[in-house]
Formats: sequence, C-alpha cells, structure tokens
Amino acid sequence: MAARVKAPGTPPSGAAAPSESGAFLAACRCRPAAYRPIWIMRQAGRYLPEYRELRARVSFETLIRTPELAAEATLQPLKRFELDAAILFSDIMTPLEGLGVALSFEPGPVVREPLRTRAQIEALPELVPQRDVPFVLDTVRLVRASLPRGAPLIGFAGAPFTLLCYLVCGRPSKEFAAARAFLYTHPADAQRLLERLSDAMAAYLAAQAAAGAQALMLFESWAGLLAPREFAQFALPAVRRLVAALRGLAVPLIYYVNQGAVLMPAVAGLDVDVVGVDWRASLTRVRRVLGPDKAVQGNLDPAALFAPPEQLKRCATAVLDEAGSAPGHIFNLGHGIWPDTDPDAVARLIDCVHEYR
Ligand code: 1CP
Repeated sequence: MAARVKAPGTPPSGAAAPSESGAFLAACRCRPAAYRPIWIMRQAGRYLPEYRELRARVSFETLIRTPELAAEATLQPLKRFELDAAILFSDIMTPLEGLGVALSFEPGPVVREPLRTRAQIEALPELVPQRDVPFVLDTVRLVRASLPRGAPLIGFAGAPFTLLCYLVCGRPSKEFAAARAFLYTHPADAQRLLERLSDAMAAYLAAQAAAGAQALMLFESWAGLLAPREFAQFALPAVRRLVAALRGLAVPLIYYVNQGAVLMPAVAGLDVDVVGVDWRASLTRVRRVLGPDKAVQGNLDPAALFAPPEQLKRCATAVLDEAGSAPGHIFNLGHGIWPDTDPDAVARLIDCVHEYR
C-alpha cells in the first residue's frame, strides 16, 4: 500500500499556490481556491488498518474520551492522504453523555433510556462543555497543535432532529418510526426537545471553535425521513436557532443534509456558508437553488470507490463537472465512507480531484 505523506494545503504539482487560508476555507467562503479541496466524511475509521490497530487496543468510548488517542485517530487519515481538512474524531452522540444520557456503542449508538416524556426532556441539564466534555476540547487543542501545515480542523455536532431520532428510538434504525411518530403524537414535546438540543449543541460548537476548530459542521443524517412540511416545522427551526447562536463566530458553518434534494428550497433560506448533499442530488440543480453565496459539499456515491480506477475517475470527474467552475465546491462523498473500502482507492480519488482543471 502506497504511503502518501504530503502536507495538505500543498498544491498538487503544477498548481498555483493555495490561498492564504487554504483551499478548503476559501471554498467555504465561495472564494477562488488554487484547486478543488477534498475531505471525506468518516475519513477516520474502520477502513484504515491503523484505525483498526488503535481499536484493537481500546474501546470506541475510551478512544473518544482520551484526547491523545482521539487526536491520533483524527490525524491518521491526514498522515496517509493529501486531504484538505481534518474532522475531529468523536461522535454526534458524545455530548449527550454530558447531558446525562447513558450510551453504549454497539457499534452504532444505543441509548439506555430513550426519551419519550416531557419530564425526561425537562430534566435534561444545561450542557457546559468545559465541565461536561472537556476531553473533546482537549482533543481539538491537541489536533490543532500538530496538524500538517495548511489543513484546517472541522468541529462538528449532530443536528437537533438527527439527535432526536437516536434519543427517542434509542438505537440506529432504517425508519426511526418511534421518533417520527413522536413528532405527530407529541409535537410540543418534540419541539421542546429540539430547542433543548439546539441550545446544547450551540454551546458545544462554540466551545469547539474557542478551542481551535476552524469550521463547524452539523450532521442532519436523517433529514431525508421527513416530508418537506415536517422538515420545515420541526428540523429547520431548530437548526435556525442553532445557526443564529453561532453566527457571531468567525468560522464557516456547514449543514449536511442527507437525502435532502427536495428540501433544498427550505435550506436555501438558512444562514449557513456551506450545504452538504448526498449523491442523489444534482450539484448543478442544488447550486441553482442555493444561489451563488452558498458553497456546496459533496457528493460522490461511497459505492463508487469500489469501481475500477478508470471508472472511479469518470465518476469523480462527473461530480466535479456538475459542481461547475464557480468558486465554492468542496469535494466529498455523499455520505460516510464504507468500512470495507480500499484505502488505495481513496488515494486515487484525492489525486483525481486535485488534478482536475
Ligand atoms: O467501532 C467503531 O470504531 C465505532 C464506529 C464509529 C466511528 C468510527 C461510530 C459509531 N462513530 C464513529 C466516528 C464518527 N461518527 C465521526 C468521526 C470520524 C470521521 O468522520 O473521521 C463522525 C463525524 C461521526 C458522526 C456520526 N455518528 C454521524 C453523522 C455522520 C453520518 O454518517 O451520517 C452519525 C449518524 C453517527 C451515529 C453513529 N455512531 C457510530 C455509528 C456506527 C453510527 C451510525 C449508526 C446508524 O447507522 O444509525
């Protein structure tokens, strides 16, 4: 397996020098970048042999709660590949432990006592990140101190509705039936829970930025389960509240909306810098709906990494072409990379994106 150690932010041979803040942050702001930046959702994780080695020694929970190890996992993909950004190694459920929610990972998150009543929702304490999840903030500081030159660090949180899905259902699910039924049977309680999550995640993300995160991303992984009406009624106001609380920070905000092609007209009104989309959406159409002031992130099908090299290149080029030549495209997969992906395919994809003109 080829070792590919080169400082991210270093332009591929023949390319112009990257802008001051690097290709990723420039693209977040819809400013011209020297080349198309790329990072990969779930870029740290089980497809990497070095991650599996780390996990053979410690549990996922220990990994996340030990800043030296979480920093190592964050940096692993950056050491192997010419990625243009790092993403904090943690989980969307981690800060909920700070709210007193008992969790295990099997490997997806399992909530010991799912939230179903107003009393449980009101009993959630306020999240004080420095007190409740100091290990996350220590990880951010450690990573920032040792990132290869030019690569910024993305901090993240789950978007309120996506967190509600796990909190109400208690475990991963295809349909999140109990969570969606909760919206219809207890709309006021659902709204209250979304508000509480919005405020907790605003505090959590602000603390990550204060510790050194240079961009903040919200994962709305289960947005596609909602009809546009329920998305506008429940998920969107909670994100709007969160974004309003963070807008004073000097870091770009990214909102990833999985299976959200039909939700784009509603998302266009959100004051975020970047919208991430899955592979079912046409980037040309998404950009038309979002307008020239929002950047887009995505959206190669994670399955395309299993194609032969020439076909993978064609698929990646199609995504790049679809995004168009206007500034403000960050290449990514449309959802997380699969654990059985060959790391060499990732290296080929990154080269292909960087060489694209
Ligand atoms: O066995 C293991 O090592 C644990 C597997 C694992 C990993 C590596 C989980 C459990 N979480 C993570 C890390 C993680 N999760 C990261 C950092 C890694 C990186 O991106 O480099 C991030 C950003 C997340 C975010 C996350 N967790 C999301 C949003 C992104 C997405 O994929 O939609 C979601 C939905 C989760 C929940 C979760 N945690 C873990 C799993 C396996 C899942 C998915 C469960 C499901 O399918 O519902």
